[in-house]
Amino acid sequence: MAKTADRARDVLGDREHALRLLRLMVLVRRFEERAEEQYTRARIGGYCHLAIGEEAANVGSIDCLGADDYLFVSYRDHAAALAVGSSPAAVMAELFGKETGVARGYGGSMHLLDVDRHFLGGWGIVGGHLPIAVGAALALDYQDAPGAVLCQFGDGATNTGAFHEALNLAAIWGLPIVFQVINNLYGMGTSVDQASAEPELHKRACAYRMHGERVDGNDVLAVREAAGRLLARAREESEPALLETTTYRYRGHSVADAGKVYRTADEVDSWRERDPITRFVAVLQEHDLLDDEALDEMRKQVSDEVSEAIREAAAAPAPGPDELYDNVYGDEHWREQFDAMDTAAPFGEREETRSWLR
Ligand SMILES: Cc1ncc(C[n+]2csc(CCOP(=O)(O)OP(=O)(O)O)c2C)c(N)n1
Ligand SMILES: [Mg+2]
Repeated sequence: MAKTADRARDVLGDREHALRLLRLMVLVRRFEERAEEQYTRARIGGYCHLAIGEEAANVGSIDCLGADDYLFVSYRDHAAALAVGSSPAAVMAELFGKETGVARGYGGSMHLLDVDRHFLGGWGIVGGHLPIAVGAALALDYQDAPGAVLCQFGDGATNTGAFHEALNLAAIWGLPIVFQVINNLYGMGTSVDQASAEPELHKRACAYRMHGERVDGNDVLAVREAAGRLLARAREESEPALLETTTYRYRGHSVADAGKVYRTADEVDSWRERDPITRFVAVLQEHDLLDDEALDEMRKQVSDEVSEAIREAAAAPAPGPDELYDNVYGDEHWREQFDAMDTAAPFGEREETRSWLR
């Protein structure tokens, strides 16, 4: 317990670090609010899952990653990209499907990545990235390389077969990986209580004789302390762990869900009272690390940075049609296959696509 408090104080003893953490959470919040707005302006196509309310769970653990570590996350991935240091302009450009995006505009909102920063995605299949993250941990172990893997996923993912396979292999092989379940109480419209026979998700670790624990995912220092400790153990002792961080998404599952049918307004309000940013601001103020003026200035700077990101992303070019077949494996038959596809698109895209193919 004493050690826990010490580690939390580490950050509070380093003003620059503490403010960097806060700034990141404020950036994620602002970025997501503006992404939501840009979606309604039809600048973002496909899906878009926002992490408003979950900033501490995302940012607190990613803050513990070192240069040798690797990160895998689900499709609710904007915060992860920003937390590893991808530029907001490149992340926004990816959402817009632009050439300057982190994945050249091929991936969109759910498939962000930044290989240079060891951020290996952004994955759309629920639970699908867990075995891939285990593969990365196996590679580290096999090559006797330093570092560990952090794999974040939702509560819904803990009910997939891939979750059990991944934890089992990580445990029997003793791999350097921390599985972080971001328990936001819902998988789309289904609550954890309805979906999970053991709703205290960290307890599932015992089925693999793995260490499991739960922390308040809206307390960035608690998340950071637990993730830092478990990642250190993964690196030094090659011991995997399951960390459950409880949090809440204020918005619906995706921009297509208002999030009002399966939960009450009172429930949402009760979580707003535990808002991760408001709480961290209060801690910083208590420790005389931040005053109102500095907070306003930070908010303004972040807001301007995101506006600039939007401007840059909007002005960037989209990848050209000539790139349609880049990175497609196989022989020339795919041309015929694409040609034979009827996209059933209402605005004449089919004819347009055909003209590219000629
Ligand atoms: C294998 C699979 N099944 C179903 C879906 C559809 N789906 C997308 S998100 C989602 C809910 C997942 O919830 P959770 O893991 O709690 O993550 P959250 O969205 O809350 O972050 C579902 C069922 C999918 N993408 N992949
Ligand atoms: Mg969930």
